[in-house]
Amino acid sequence: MEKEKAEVIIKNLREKINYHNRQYYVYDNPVISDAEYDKLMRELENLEKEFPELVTPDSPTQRVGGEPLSSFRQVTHRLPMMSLSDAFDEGELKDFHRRVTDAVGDKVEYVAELKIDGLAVSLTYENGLLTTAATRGDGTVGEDVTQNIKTVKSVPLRLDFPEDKKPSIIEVRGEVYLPKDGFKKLNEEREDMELPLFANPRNAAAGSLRQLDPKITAARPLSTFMYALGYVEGAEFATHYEVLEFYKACGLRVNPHIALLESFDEVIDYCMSWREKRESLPYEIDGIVIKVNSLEQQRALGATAKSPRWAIAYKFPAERKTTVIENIIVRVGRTGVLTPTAELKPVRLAGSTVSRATLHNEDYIKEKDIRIKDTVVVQKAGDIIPEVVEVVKEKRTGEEIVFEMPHRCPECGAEAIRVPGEAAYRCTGVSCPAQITRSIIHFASRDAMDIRGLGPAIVSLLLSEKLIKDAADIYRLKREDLVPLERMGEKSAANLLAAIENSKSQPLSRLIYALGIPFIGSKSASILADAFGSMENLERATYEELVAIPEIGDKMAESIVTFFKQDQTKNLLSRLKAAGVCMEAKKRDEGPLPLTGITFVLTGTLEHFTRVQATEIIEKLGGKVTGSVSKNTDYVVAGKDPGSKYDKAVKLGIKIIDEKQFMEMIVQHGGKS
Ligand code: 1X8
Repeated sequence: MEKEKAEVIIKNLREKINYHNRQYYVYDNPVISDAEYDKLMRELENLEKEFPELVTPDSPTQRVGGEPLSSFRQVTHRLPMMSLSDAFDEGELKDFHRRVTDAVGDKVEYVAELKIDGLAVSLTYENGLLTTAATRGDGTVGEDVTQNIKTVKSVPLRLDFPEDKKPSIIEVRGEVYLPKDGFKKLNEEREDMELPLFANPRNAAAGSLRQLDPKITAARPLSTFMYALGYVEGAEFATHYEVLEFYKACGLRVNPHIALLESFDEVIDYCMSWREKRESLPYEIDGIVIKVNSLEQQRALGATAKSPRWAIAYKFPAERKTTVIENIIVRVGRTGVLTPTAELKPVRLAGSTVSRATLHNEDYIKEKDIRIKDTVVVQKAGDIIPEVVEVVKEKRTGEEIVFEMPHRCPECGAEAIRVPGEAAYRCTGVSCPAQITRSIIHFASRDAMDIRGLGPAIVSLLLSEKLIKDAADIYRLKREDLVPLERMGEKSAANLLAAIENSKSQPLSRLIYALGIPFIGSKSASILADAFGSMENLERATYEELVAIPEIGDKMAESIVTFFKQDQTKNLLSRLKAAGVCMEAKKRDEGPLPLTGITFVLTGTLEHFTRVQATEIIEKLGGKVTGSVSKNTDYVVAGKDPGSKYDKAVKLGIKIIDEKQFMEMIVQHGGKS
């Protein structure tokens, strides 16, 4: 094909694709099928491959994102991105209105908008072309997430300016968010992969956008609503509402529930009506934003150091519902802790159906006087775990039953005792089935002995088939035991046996952690392994020797001593040893190791290692891992969804490396790849 002809077809294809993209992602109004859309995209891709000189930065093919970054570049906002002051009730809303009218007179129009629970971003368009996208950051400096934003389909790569208004530079601000169903799906996937769950859609959106690899962002169903104007050159606006109309005309996604209101009573009605209606939205909102419409009045009102005086956020009260406690049951955790749990008449709460709520412990129940059959108020704390907040005492009929913590374990019937100084009851049963199941699952888990394929379902099956009774029995499993099991075949049996065999040479620290000693997490297990060098030494350690280690407190020391005194522990350990499980710390070579003196901080989720594995590798090579970034940190290893440690490293100028660079570093030094 001739280049001139290709140019015409390419232009035509891009217009078509942009039109359909906008119909689908901006107006929620698809016109053609996915297959037809894909066909147009493929045609364009092929032509661009043939004529690479015709590729432009705003071509729809340019959304895929390039190579992963090693860190985000910082962007200083041309105008600061301010936060809003809050109003928590009608009175505080009226105070806001009074302050406004005192300053600019009674003739005030307001625009009321939904406050989207997402992540604020700023998009800079120069001569219509998207050039930079930045997160809010601390309001002054944000992170350059241009590559990632380009993968969000509702963000136009080029603005479609109306004839009469073509700003040379415009900074469009708004929210990137994850719809409720996308959030739910993402968390379900993470649960399957045993990754930590996102507490709310906001965190999930932030985690999805702040990805060094734009391909990960591209795979998340992020969307946008644009709602504010930042820096602008070459265009003038009189009102905020006009800005929003302009945004719509340009092809930006603007929330449909925006209202231009002439009286403050209408503003209050708008706020109150959304308290109920928010449930029906396909995305989370956490309040209402109210803005003075006239930009001239906005300028006259100005801002405080933190927030504009012409806007306020009305925050919804944390969602609460009343329901009835049908029963109180007691659940037994891995370490034998008995947790009282209310079984509720199911209620819809903050987007999901809740039928259980934690009652924490005996003291909590006593303090709030919570009884079976009580009508109670429940709320989602931190938006994920429901809890019973209070009892509606007026609804009592006299039929309520006072709950007593059982003095026997509901799973095995052994005595449950309340440890002095603790709120929890613990089962003392050495062969409590609930504890055994959970303790074997823990033993095999990723940060413990890391036996792939030995998850909760298989453990329960092996127990019920009486093939194992405790963790040591795992090492006696044979091919003939496994193959006949449901959903197990030759291949998975062989894989499982290989994983079991490999686990025998796990480091001592993992074995200590895998034992599930109350209060001993993977970090303290590692400290114990270093301090004692072998299981035998640890078994013999006295309380005094243990508390002499700075990181080991007296609760931990007591727990360790008690644990190793039990016959059941002694029996388990001797059988693990007989099976060939490594009970010694690996001897260190003489002379400095390659990473001696180098301090690392880990943040975010790594793809190829758990945090414990990465720590082990670093320590094996002589390096140190600490929990927080300081000027003594040499490297921050940033995985997916890095947290505040990342920001701190940027601020302190600490070298940030990604997982790939980390792997190169350790491979070079002979560590695990
Ligand atoms: C934050 C938000 C604003 C709006 C919606 N959602 C938010 N999270 C809006 O104006 N419609 S404004 C805002 C801010 O200024 N910090």
